[in-house]
Amino acid sequence: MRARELGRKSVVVGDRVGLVGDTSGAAGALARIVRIAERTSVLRRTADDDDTTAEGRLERVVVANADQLVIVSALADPPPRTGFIDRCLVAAYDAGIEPLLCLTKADLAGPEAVLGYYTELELPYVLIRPDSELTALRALLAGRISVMVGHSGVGKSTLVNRLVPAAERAVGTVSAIGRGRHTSTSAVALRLPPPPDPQGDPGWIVDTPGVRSFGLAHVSAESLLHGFSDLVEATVDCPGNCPHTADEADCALDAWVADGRADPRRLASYRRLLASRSGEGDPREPERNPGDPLAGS
Ligand SMILES: Nc1nc2c(ncn2[C@@H]2O[C@H](COP(=O)(O)OP(=O)(O)OP(=O)(O)O)[C@@H](O)[C@H]2O)c(=O)[nH]1
Ligand SMILES: [Mg+2]
Repeated sequence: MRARELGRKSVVVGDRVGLVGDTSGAAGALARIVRIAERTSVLRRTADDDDTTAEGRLERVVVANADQLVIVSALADPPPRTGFIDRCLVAAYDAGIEPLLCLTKADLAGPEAVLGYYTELELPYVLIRPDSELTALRALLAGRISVMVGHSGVGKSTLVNRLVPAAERAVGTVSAIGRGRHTSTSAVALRLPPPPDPQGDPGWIVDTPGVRSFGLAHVSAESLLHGFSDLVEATVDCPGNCPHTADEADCALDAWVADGRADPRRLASYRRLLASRSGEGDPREPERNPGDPLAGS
């Protein structure tokens, strides 16, 4: 239990804490959390993008002390949404956490469209199918605290159960995003099994409930751009205080894309985020991008 003076929402998954009392872990043992260590990282999200609304100000800490953000996206059922992945990349940059793209359900569809969108980035990725070896993923997880985020039904808990057979995380059936029940209802950190080298630290994996959107109201406009490492270099040629919006005639991003130095869909995604932060439109509506079925968030 938590000491009352720490406050109601103070302890999150991933926190390192000081305990007093019976720390034996035996049945019925009672210990109290009296101190929370300084966090090395804090991954946050908001309910909405617009910090002028109550929803936008409702900030949630997803996890503390993580050093890797595993962005889990299914290749089908539910379909991948690069707008969502882009948001996660921004959140990872903002929190100082390394991203890893984890594409599940590779037995149902190929990864070409998603990977094609990210060719300019040096974004590490793994492909997961029900029968795939997990050796490459285990190597990327070893020695680190990794947190999985993704829409409901993409297979986070299925994967956690394969990585940590003792986990017994409930898995569900896929329902329409945003309308269905989320199978996992709370975040849980699990220690990974020991690697072949028993001296090595196996690391931790945090399974989280599926999210409908990854709001970024807490991220400054400048940090938003840093989530787009393929675009950031272009802005040295922008006029001072350039807002980088589509109606800014001198914004250097347009020429950068016109010269073929970045994918125009990435610039469109960045600008959708900018617009969404200022309260224009609902970024969760994939219908807003009829020309690009991948682009929803
Ligand atoms: N075909 C296929 N199905 C998969 C794969 N991974 C998971 N599934 C199925 O996808 C469904 C949802 O999986 P879950 O692991 O519950 O998804 P989740 O991401 O934990 O969902 P929430 O807890 O709601 O966020 C289950 O029916 C799984 O069997 C895969 O690689 N291929
Ligand atoms: Mg789950």
